[in-house]
Amino acid sequence: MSTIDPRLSYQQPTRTHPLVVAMAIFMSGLFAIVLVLVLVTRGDGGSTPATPAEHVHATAAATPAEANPTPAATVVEPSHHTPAATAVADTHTPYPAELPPLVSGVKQVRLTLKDVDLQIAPGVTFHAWTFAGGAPGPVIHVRQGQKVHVELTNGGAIPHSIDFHAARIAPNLAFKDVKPGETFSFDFVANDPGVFMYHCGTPPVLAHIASGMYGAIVVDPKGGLQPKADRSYVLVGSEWYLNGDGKSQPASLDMEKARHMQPDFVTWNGFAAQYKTHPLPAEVGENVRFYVVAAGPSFDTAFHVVGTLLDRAWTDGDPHHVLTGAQTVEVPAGGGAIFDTHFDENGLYPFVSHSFASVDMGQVGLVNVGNVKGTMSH
Ligand SMILES: [Cu+2]
Repeated sequence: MSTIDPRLSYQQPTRTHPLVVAMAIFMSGLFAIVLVLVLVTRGDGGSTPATPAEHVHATAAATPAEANPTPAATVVEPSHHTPAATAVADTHTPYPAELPPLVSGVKQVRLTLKDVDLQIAPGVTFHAWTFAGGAPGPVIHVRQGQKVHVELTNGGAIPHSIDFHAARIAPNLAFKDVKPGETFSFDFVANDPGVFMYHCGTPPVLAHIASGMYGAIVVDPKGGLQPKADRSYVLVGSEWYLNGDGKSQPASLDMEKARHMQPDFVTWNGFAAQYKTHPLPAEVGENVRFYVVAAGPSFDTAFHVVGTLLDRAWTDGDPHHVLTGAQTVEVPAGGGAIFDTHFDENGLYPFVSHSFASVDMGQVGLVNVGNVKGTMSH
């Protein structure tokens, strides 16, 4: 009358033993497979030769040093991380991050606005509006008190303008719309030292900045910013909002994503993770200076260099107001800051926005101290 299946009864171990062993072997194998999958996905085993571009997004959130224990199953692998896309990343010419030299006399800034299809990530093209054929626009470097002559020629399809945060000038006169085919010029004197954003100010400004119309102007204080820097790099943070994947045809701005601050890419100088594949060089003990602008249109940049501290941080204009020994300094959208750091030993040092969603979307680069081999993810 018993309803217990005799095959499962404790009195018959010799009959059930092979099943238990088989189950144990199966479960052990399953566990091993899951373990391997987790390690590979986390990328901290060091044995997976993932390419740099692949590493950026796949492992950024799960790197041990900045532990964010994202379960392997929830890591989203962006679809553009194909081998072909990686090859594009390797051959892409990075935006020059080095601060250009000063020139004497009036600084001539002649910009011809153009609509162009830009590479913004490996294998991803965006139909951009640009100040001079690229995004960011050219870095402008002047000395405090120097006159800047701005000449805009609108080679695009719709009206544009240029707004300099370094200028004290009537915006209705200087920052006015320039129609397609027209040229407009104005002068200002850069009396306030610092690093400042410039951008198109034509409504909706969100659309114009998000389409590529932004850049940086560095104004050295009289006598130069002390102490002297051994190397100076300019980094402009910004987001891209795409209405498609940008692979078979160029994507354009997705205004809804822009309004909701849901970008596809966040970059340094317009291209996702370009200084990860092409690191910025430095040497041990040098005073390395970063001029950082958060162009947005909407994201702040929480500037941080992994493996060192910021020896000095100047936010915006006042060269006498300096923060020392900082770990992370917020650069607000539309703001700028200057950072000095140094490195105590050779190696690869990531520079990021420590708002790590931005890293996952491409706002990460490397300083290669001492010309070491290899790469690293973050
Ligand atoms: Cu514009």
